[in-house]
Amino acid sequence: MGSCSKVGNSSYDYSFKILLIGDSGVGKSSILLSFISNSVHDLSPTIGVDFKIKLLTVGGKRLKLTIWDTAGQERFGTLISSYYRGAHGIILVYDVTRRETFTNLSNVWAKEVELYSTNRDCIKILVGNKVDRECERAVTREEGIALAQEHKCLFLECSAKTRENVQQCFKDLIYKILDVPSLLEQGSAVVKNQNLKQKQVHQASHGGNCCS
Ligand SMILES: Nc1nc2c(ncn2[C@@H]2O[C@H](COP(=O)(O)OP(=O)(O)OP(=O)(O)O)[C@@H](O)[C@H]2O)c(=O)[nH]1
Ligand SMILES: [Mg+2]
Repeated sequence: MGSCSKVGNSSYDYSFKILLIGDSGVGKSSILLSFISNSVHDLSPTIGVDFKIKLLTVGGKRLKLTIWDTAGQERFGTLISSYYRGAHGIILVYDVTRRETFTNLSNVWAKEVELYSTNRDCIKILVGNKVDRECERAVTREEGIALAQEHKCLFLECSAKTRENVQQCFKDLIYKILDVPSLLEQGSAVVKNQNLKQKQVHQASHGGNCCS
């Protein structure tokens, strides 16, 4: 996986917005940290909204991922729609040792996705975290698969602690996003640049105060 920056110069081919959602304590921030920095340690509950950027190359395409992580504990009123707006991928996380985090995905989180997600083709992945605590498991793998089918999501079980399947979860999501033409178009740096150039031409031709 390569990396590069200089965002304004479009040194990436596609930019994707990815969200992590699910109840408090399921391990959203731990999954993100494990993916971004290869390190794992105990985290405090997230306050408000946080995001991390990851640049990587997949199949010769340079990708910029902006991964949003929010507190499962609090709802954030008017900010909620901007959190979901334009998301290309959504990771719905539950804790395999706490059944209510699984049922809340249908009762609360999937409904929120329906309401606020603006991309019809947005890719979703259902992720059962904390499989390292197998003896405390309260949700079977089969139940996970069934819920994923019901909500048309991809499915994986992982552990942010052992890092098992964490990379895979993002990989599966990204490959699926790269498969959908409408998402590609929205995430394309070329399209974004064209829009920007059009705007600049428009401003210049309308006597903006720019010279040369
Ligand atoms: N055993 C085990 N513990 C984990 C795993 N992932 C996270 N944890 C622990 O679970 C607790 C909650 O993890 P967080 O990543 O803060 O959970 P969160 O979903 O971000 O929680 P909020 O920010 O409150 O919404 C922490 O003590 C983590 O160390 C895992 O895969 N296995
Ligand atoms: Mg968190």
